[in-house]
Amino acid sequence: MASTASGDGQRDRAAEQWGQPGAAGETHQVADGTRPRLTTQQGVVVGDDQNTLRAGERGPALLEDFHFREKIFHFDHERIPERVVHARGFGAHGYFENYEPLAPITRADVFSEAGLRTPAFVRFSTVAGSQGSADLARDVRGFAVKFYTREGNWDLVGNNMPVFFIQDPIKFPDMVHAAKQEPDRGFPQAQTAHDNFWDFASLTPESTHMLMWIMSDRAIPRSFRFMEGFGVHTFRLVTVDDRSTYVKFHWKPKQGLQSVLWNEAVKINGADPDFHRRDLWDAIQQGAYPEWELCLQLFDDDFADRFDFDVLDPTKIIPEEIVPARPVGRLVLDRVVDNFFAETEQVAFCTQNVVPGIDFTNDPLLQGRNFSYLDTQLKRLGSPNFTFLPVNAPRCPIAHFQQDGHMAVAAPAGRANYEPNSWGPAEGGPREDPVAGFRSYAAVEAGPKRRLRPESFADHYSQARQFYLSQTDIERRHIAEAFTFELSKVKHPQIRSRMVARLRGVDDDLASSVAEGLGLREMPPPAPAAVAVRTDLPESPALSILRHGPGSFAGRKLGVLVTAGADAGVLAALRAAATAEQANVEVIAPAVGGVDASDHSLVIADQQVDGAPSVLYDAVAVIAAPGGARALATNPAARDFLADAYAHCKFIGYTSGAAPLFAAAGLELDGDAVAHDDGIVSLDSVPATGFVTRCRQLRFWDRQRVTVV
Ligand code: HDE
Repeated sequence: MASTASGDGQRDRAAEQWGQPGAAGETHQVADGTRPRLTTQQGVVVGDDQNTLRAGERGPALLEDFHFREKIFHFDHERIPERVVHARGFGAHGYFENYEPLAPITRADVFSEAGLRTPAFVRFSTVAGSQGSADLARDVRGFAVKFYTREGNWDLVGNNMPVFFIQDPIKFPDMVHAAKQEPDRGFPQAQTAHDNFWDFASLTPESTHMLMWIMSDRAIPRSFRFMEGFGVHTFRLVTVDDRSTYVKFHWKPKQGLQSVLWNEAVKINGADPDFHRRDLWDAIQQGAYPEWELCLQLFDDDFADRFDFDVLDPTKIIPEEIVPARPVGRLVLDRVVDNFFAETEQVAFCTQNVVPGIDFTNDPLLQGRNFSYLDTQLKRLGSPNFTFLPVNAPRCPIAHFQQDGHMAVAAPAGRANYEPNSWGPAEGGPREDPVAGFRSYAAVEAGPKRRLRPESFADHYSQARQFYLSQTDIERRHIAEAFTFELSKVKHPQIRSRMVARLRGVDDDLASSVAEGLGLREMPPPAPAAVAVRTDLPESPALSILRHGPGSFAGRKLGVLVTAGADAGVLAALRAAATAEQANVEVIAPAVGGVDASDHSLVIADQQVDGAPSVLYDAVAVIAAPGGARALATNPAARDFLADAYAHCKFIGYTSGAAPLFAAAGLELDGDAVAHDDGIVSLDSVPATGFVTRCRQLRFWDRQRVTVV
């Protein structure tokens, strides 16, 4: 395919960045007045891109066909190794806007002025699955942000959960090996529901807290837009006069938190494996730019000494009720990538990319990561010059003596490629600056050289318990169901009961409910804990998703199933109400060409009913004439549309003509009318605005409370 206009834009930016000529429009006139001519990589205009060069019409191919050879050669080398973890991801551009100068806390440029906008690139990801795996895997989500500050790039490479599985980076390869496909069979893909993972997890008590998070609904977010982000480790902020404050970074979505149900996730993966990336793409393209507030938990050594747990332990949080998360700025994603490979695939986050004013602590995982990320980028991108790729290049001046290597795109002029040198300013190159330059915080370190886990890291259950008890009853139930689901996929009974023994250290009700779900004959004794489990930690409401819903239907999607003869007035009212709420509407019809509504106007559909199950929507409505509903009742996809929406506790609007479909979907009928709970709303009697207002709750959880599992 010929270069697109935006592709040229990308190349122009690259050319500008690298100081090279090469924008297509400059060298080749437009062939037909609308687009550039197709060329080889050498810039030779191509005459025929449909046929190889052959001796005779039916004869052999000729080696001299440089255009064909170049094209296939390039194609053969189009792939690079996918990331060993976080292979599947999706990126977008935006900016970080700082609220107030934070000079008393940090000298970091990004926090220096009120209203300062720093360009940013974000990549969201799953961890375990390969690049082509489905978006709704039960998994941690990566939340990696590159800030192109005026004093260099700062990478905050976080996750959507504030803790991690392990305490020492030497266990990372084991943990990842156990989570990914089993090595002999190469499956299962993108899931932890298999023996190896639970074997490792059940033998690794320090993972208990993280297991609570990944078995919670946090691991199946509805959208990247509706999840939090966490820097996980304790970092340092450092002032110009070298005073340090500890900090934990939190991203809070302005859109509110929202997850899906596991049964929904499984179905979304089939219906739209790209559900999350499509959602982000669509939102940005529609101008509904997602935003997160960056919040800082700030504390000093005194607090660190007093706190119940070690602030360097990445399996622990500091509850926000103890150290409040102070909002300091907002991240806005307002531009999709021009090219997925060039940007999302080639972006290279490195935890060691910090800038003056931001520094590390001795969190062992953070220190291990500082080695790993640079190393892995070399493997993936193949050259130490990956820092020159446009998505990775700083947007501030760079001047150094690192030269040569594969794909050296810069051509640094001058004689000096070393310093000190005695050449003058023009030729002698840059010099260090002890004042403006990065200075490591002068922490005092000493100690015997040993391989030892600190005693202060020994409590593996107390915060896991606190997390569990801080959830609403619906969320607790989901956690128990997730453990039951995953462990039911484990073939070895001893692994299942070992895990239940571990859960007894968290909460006996949880352990019993999982044991019951697994049909365990005998309750195992609790796994021994290295230190007594704390039962006095207060609940932390900040840990619940359901307590932090948006209270709005904005940014959500309403799926409206219509048939011929659908009430045009109700449809128009629904569209208007949803638009006023800044929600999206998708119309689903028996055929994508649409239907004739009650007023004979043509309603064009966005989706055909077989391709648009209700799992793709946050709420649904059925606007049907009885004949159309009877026809839909014979279609399993239409029946599932309603049955699933009901089972997934979604708000459902309907007009009376839809009754035959409700009956076919197994939803109770009361005479000719649809029997309803407060989540099923008659659009004949409740105005569309009233229905959309109810949708703000996102789910009608009472339905799940009465469902017997
Ligand atoms: Fe990573 N991690 N990680 N990780 N991680 C990578 O770097 C690693 C950890 C995270 O969108 C790799 O570029 C080690 C915690 C994200 O490109 C690799 C340890 C957190 C991404 C690597 C950890 C993360 C990565 C693979 C334990 C949350 C994707 C590809 C010491 C705070 C970034 C790559 C993107 C990627 C190593 C643990 C987040 C191999 C050794 C904890 C979001 O370098």
